[in-house]
Amino acid sequence: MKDYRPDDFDFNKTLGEISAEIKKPNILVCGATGAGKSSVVNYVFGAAVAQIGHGIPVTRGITKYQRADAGVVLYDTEGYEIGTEKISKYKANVEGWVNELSNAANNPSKKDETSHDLINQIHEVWYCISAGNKRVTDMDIDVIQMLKAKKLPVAVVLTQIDNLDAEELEAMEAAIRNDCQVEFFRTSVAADPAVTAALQDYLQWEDLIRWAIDHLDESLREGFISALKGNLGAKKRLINHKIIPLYTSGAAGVALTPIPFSDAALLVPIQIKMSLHIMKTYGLDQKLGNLSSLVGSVVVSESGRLLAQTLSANLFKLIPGVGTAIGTTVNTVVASSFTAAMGYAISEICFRCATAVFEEGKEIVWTDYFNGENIAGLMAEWFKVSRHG
Ligand SMILES: Nc1nc2c(ncn2[C@@H]2O[C@H](COP(=O)(O)OP(=O)(O)O)[C@@H](O)[C@H]2O)c(=O)[nH]1
Ligand SMILES: [Mg+2]
Repeated sequence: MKDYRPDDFDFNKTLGEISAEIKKPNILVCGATGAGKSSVVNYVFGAAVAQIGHGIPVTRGITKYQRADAGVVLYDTEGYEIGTEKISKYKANVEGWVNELSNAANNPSKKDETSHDLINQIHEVWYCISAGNKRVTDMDIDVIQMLKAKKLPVAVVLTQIDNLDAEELEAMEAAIRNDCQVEFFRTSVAADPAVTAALQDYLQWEDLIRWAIDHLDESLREGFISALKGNLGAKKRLINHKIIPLYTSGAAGVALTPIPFSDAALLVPIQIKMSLHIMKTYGLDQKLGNLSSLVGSVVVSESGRLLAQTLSANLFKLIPGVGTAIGTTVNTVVASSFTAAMGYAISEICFRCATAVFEEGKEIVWTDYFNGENIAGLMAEWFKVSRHG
């Protein structure tokens, strides 16, 4: 195997490329001042996405939150205080902004550099109504109907349900059902863990997120899922079904012209990029600056050995196309299954790290997870499963 050194690879540039290729959904977050919009956004995406001070006012009362390394763009409406003159301006502001975006999207003359962001539509609306208010206002109903008339997917996020008892909650839900006629999801970000535990059966964060994913175009889902805080299961599914296959076909492409095993280093850049993409999806790239080079050097140093080991252990045997075919086919299948197995291994390892770091709050020794032995074991597991499946 030819020499391939981690220094040959620009990890930051590659992470930048991965980010740039992800299409970002635009989510409009509406609701009265104090409804809990910022709290919902912070809970779902983590405080980093919509950090105070990072927003850019795009029009009066609407602030855009966008970060190069985050897969969503949020438009946070300032809201209105009940009983102020702002109330009449709110609907006009929101409608004006939605129209401006869709006009720009439909008007090719505006598709220049500066309006590049405008060519995107609002893709869905999260309309926050605080359960604490104990009622749905006419303004809420008006704005929701206006947005629905524009064919936008709208969900009501019923926030702060810790402020209600069961009876009040039921009345509030009936009001939303009757007056808004959109799906709604109960949430709370109460700081007290005892309150959260008591609300467990009522909280619908997962349903909200499922709704949000389902109502996005397929091409926008990766950005959304990768921007989520936690949700490691959804991230793993995305990686297994969408991200790894991108790289296995890339690897197959490299091997279309049969490559001798001594040239298997040609696959290394693909596998490093895949590994970075997986890490980024789990949010691990944020956690440890040099994790990139850790993964890179493990992949680089282990790739040749793993391929040789995989071949000598006859792990490819019984995978259709390898045993009988010769020449090009063998190399294509070997390259793509080797890459798929490596993707699976890296994804599992990242999943375990992310669980330990983000969900269990542990300090971990990264090399306990990222090492050749773990990768080899998980790859063997992948071959075993794909042989039977
Ligand atoms: N008890 C309780 N308070 C909340 C909850 N969500 C937000 N709050 C509080 O309500 C206030 C307004 O929340 P914020 O997210 O800033 O609302 P925004 O104006 O719509 O962005 C803040 O003081 C929050 O701490 C919740 O689920 N439960
Ligand atoms: Mg706010």
